[in-house]
Formats: sequence, structure tokens, C-alpha cells
Amino acid sequence: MKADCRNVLSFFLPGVQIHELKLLGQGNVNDTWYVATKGGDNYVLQRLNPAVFPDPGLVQDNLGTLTRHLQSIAGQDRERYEILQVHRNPEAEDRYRSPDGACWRLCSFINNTRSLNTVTTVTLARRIGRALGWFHQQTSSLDPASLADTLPGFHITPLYLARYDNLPAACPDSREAVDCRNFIQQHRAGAALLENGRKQRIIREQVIHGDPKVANFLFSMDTSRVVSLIDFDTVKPGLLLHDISDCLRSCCNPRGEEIKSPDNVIFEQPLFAAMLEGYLAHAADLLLPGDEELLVDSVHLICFELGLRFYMDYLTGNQYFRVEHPGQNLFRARVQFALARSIESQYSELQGIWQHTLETVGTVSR
Ligand code: GN1
Ligand code: MG
Repeated sequence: MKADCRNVLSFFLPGVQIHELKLLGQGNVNDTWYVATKGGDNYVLQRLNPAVFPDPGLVQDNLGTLTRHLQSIAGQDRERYEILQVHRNPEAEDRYRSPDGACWRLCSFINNTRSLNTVTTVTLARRIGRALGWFHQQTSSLDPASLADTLPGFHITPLYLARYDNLPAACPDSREAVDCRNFIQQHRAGAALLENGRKQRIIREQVIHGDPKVANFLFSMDTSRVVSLIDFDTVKPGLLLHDISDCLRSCCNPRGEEIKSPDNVIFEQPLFAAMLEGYLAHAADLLLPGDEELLVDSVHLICFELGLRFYMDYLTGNQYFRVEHPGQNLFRARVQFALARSIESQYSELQGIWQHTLETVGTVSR
């Protein structure tokens, strides 16, 4: 792959000498490298996964539309976040197609930052909430029709369920697989929650990030602030609840997605309260009554959905999410289902925290 990278770099940076090229991050889908030039510039090079994005050109178009929008309104706001820049070569091209059909791009590297896979303190959870609220405020003025749907069906839980029901693969009879199958059976009735809310127009549709997990927020080196929100591959028209719930799913699970055993997986109440407090400080006015009503159930649904996606990928040979061993997507599925169970066991407390946060922070900032 390094040889491919060098070819791609000579497309984007012709004649520029490369000082360092190393694999970066732990994304589950794309391949990502850090690039430093001898002249002292830094970049992020990415190969979009062709098995995931059927039309990577649309992803790249959306990225351009979004970053131009964010740049155009930057500075009008008291909160400042850095916005990544898409690099163009001297012919003004921002994408490269390799002979295998894959699409590559080069973006700016945001200096002096680091990413975390988990957060364990309320301060960091609150900062993540603020950054997501800021992002939603900024994207609320971007016309959803200006963005393509890069991943049709993404976050439409009933569609994943229909795909699951049609899988030709037999369910393995290991205890872990049977556990997953039972969990899916027991919870399938709730799969249409957000789609029903969307039909009834009680929840807010707008441009969303699509993947606001902890690792997609860049922190300053001392983690005292969020510097940027990255990974815009899934930015597209969606539901606010998709993002808020996916962020909570990740932010309130201090043990992380990548552990082998689901034992002791806990959805942490203090992190939940803090993330929502930060979010409402920026975005309380965006929420519709249905968003408020469905929030806790929607976090449960997003854990169910991601668990189902991991489990289906396990059953069908791990073609979507990158794995280091064949059982990894089964482990990942079990962690998400354990999180959903943890939410169920704290359901009334979580509702109480949410109502309290809405009453205290939400009404003040509206
Ligand atoms: C994938 O590629 P990455 O790691 O940013 C996935 C998300 C999941 C996430 C779970 C396009 O994100 O939906 O929530 O893994 N992205 C896509 O870690 O499917
Ligand atoms: Mg992503």
C-alpha cells in the first residue's frame, strides 16, 4: 500500500519530497495515513473504502460543499473550531482514482491535536457535546438538498433488519452468536422508532455528521479543548437524533467499542448528563418536541442498530468493517448490545436526567 500512496502523493503534490508517511488512526472503514513533506507541510491521505461507498465521488462533493459552508460562516461565532481543508493539486483536482477503482483524497492535518477512543471525565463529555451542538447549529443553515445521500439506507434501522432477515447465512450456534440472535429477536419491534417519528414530522431533519463518535473529535494535546470535528464521509441529510444518539452511544461507554467481553459494559449516567448539557448550550433551540421525547429510546436504538450492523458483517465474512481477526465484529456487536441492556436497566434514571437537563440548561439557552 505504501507504494500506492507514493503514486497518489505524486498526483496531489507533484515534485514535493515526502519526509514521512505513516498509518494513522483506527477507522473501521477507510485507510488513512499521515504525510509530512520535507518542506514542513502536513497532510492526511485517505483511500475511501470502495466496498462501503458505492459512489465515492459524491462523498468528495459533499466534503467540498460542507467545508465551504463551514468556512463561509466561521468567525461569526463565539466558539471556534478548526475546519479541515481539502487539498487540490495544481490542476485543481481534489480526487484521485487508482487503477483498482478506489478514490483517494488529501486533506490538511490539524496540528497539535490528538484523538481519543473513549472519554472518562464529565469535562471531556461536555466539550464533545458542545462541539456537536456547534456543528448542528452551523449545518442547520445548509440546505439538505445541496448534499447527496452518499450511503442510502445508512441509519435506517428497519432496512438493516430486513437485510438481516434475508441473509442466506445460517446463524452459528456458538453461545455468543445465539446471544446476539436472541437480542435482535427481542428488540426488533422497536426498530422503526425513528422512521415513524420522521413520518410524523415530530423530529428534526437536517444535515448531520453521521458518525460523531469520540474518535472523530480532535482534542488539543492537553485535552483542554476540542479543536475540530473530523471525518465528514457520512455528512448528509439525516435526523438530529441520529447524531446525538450516536455521540452518546460512544461518549457514555468509557470502556470503548473494542473490548473482548461485554461484561461490565456500562452506559455512564454522569457522562450522559454532561454531554447533553454541553450540547444544549449550543443547540437547544434546534430540538423539536419529538426529539426531546424520543432521545433516550433513540440512543438505545442506535446501539441496537450498530450491534446489528457488526453482527451481520460477522455473519457475512467481515466485508464492511475492518477486522484484525474473524471474531472481532462478533465482539463488537456484543458490546453494543450490552450497552443497550445497560440503557434499559437505567431507563427511568436516564429519562429523569434528560428532563432535568432540559429544564435547567435547555430553557436557559433557548
Ligand atoms: C464506522 O469508519 P469509522 O470508524 O469512522 C462506521 C460508523 C460506525 C463506526 C463504529 C461509514 O466509522 O457508522 O458507527 O464505524 N462508518 C460507516 O466505530 O459505516
Ligand atoms: Mg467514519
